[in-house]
Amino acid sequence: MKFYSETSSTETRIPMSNFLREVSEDETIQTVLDGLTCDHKHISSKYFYDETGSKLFEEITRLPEYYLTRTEQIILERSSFQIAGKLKNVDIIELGSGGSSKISLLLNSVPAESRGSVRYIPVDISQAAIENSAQILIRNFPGLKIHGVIADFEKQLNRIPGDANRLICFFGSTIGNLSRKESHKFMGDLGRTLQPGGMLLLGVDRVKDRDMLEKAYNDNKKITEKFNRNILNVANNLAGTDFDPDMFEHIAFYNEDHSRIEMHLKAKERMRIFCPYLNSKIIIEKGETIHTENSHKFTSRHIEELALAGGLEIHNIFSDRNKWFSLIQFRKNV
Ligand code: SAH
Ligand code: AVI
Repeated sequence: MKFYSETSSTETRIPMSNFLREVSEDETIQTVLDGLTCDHKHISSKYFYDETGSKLFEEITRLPEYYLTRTEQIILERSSFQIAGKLKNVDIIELGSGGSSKISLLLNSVPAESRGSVRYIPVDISQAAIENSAQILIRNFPGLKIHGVIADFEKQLNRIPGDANRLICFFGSTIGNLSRKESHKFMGDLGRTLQPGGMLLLGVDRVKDRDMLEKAYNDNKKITEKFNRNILNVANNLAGTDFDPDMFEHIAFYNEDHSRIEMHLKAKERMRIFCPYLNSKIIIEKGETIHTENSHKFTSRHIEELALAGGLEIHNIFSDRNKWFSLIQFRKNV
């Protein structure tokens, strides 16, 4: 389905496709409730990003403890010419584009004379994020073609437009929010969407010192806490439950066995949660947790496994001085 975003008088009309409408509301409700009624209660981290959640994430990216964004931006600034200095006739697809702040660093290096042959396709489940960021980009890069796509990248990769020469960008270590198994399947799907010579630029957070990792998810200003609790507001909106987010404690720790940060919400009291779609209330015991996010960290072996799973060659690895974060340029062989 294609539609044009609503615009104010100062805004440019940007083509948008909304494929999320094809994922039924019933399916979403069922997914949320399945997670809340099983033994190991969980809510998928993709539900963090309603309007409030997206704004809280933007705040997180500016926190001193959250080195990921800052570090990836430094790497992009240093490597963008090597990656984009000769780009032309290409669709740049950004998955989980959010505020699209990183793509500007890459677009800065696209030669001015080639800009008209480049199309930027941001893909995100947050419609507001895509619309707002597209307006900013169109002002900053006159002549750039943009086509916004509101879609679930895990389920709807095949709906993304553009079969031409593709550069797929997946920044922020968002791939770390998938399980290792899911990330390998996802790499396979991504690899199949690329033509020979096509590229994938993937940001991954590296395994490092526990203290530094845990601080990044337990910041002093407690923004990550708010972000974590807000997922219960999202669940209330999606599934009609009556969670009180303040009745939960934010927990984030590094699980060394799985090389991942885990985020949970721990009930301060026993509670009975109402849901209009269930015959009985959801019982949550005092101290019981709802698992809200995994954020996997990567070693060189993990990166090689991703390449193998995607049938892709590692073309370049760009890292910061401390090797806290890496930007991997994968290439589909001819
Ligand atoms: N790429 C940005 C934003 C990362 S936050 C950065 O590096 O800073 C993760 C983004 O992915 C959010 O904008 C969220 O809405 C989006 N997202 C998460 N799961 C998604 C899914 N399954 N399909 C599409 N977008 C998703
Ligand atoms: C989007 N994603 C990679 C972030 C992360 O670090 O896993 C989301 C986040 N969770 C807590 N803080 C930030």
